Amino acid sequence: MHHKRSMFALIPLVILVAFFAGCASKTTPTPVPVPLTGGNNITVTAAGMAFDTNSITVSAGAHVTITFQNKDSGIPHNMAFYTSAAATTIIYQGARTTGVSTVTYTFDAPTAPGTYFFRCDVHPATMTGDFIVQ
Ligand SMILES: [Cu+2]
Repeated sequence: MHHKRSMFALIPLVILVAFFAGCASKTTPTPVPVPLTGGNNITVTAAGMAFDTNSITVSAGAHVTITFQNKDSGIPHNMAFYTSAAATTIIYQGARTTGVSTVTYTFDAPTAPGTYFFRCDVHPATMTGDFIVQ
């Protein structure tokens, strides 16, 4: 029993040594720019009657997952995506959710790159942004 336990205790040390040995033998990789929006998996927060971002960028045709956090207690918000600020043609319309709550929206981004539009349908005058597909 004692022998077995000490072997398990060695495992993290072995992993650490292997990790540092691997680092030492590699050249420094070129840093990859990290999208501000977190790629195609995004978290957006609504708080104080405002989104925490006015620009969301995803890849053309990507399967987009948005974790939408509504921190405004008792107030409904949503995220809805349109082809333009006229908000006549829907790309995806997320269900309204009353805070405090968190919902997940999933949809496919347009395949054509461009600058589209998103808003909260409940507060379309103030909660808006660019939906950039690239
Ligand atoms: Cu709203």
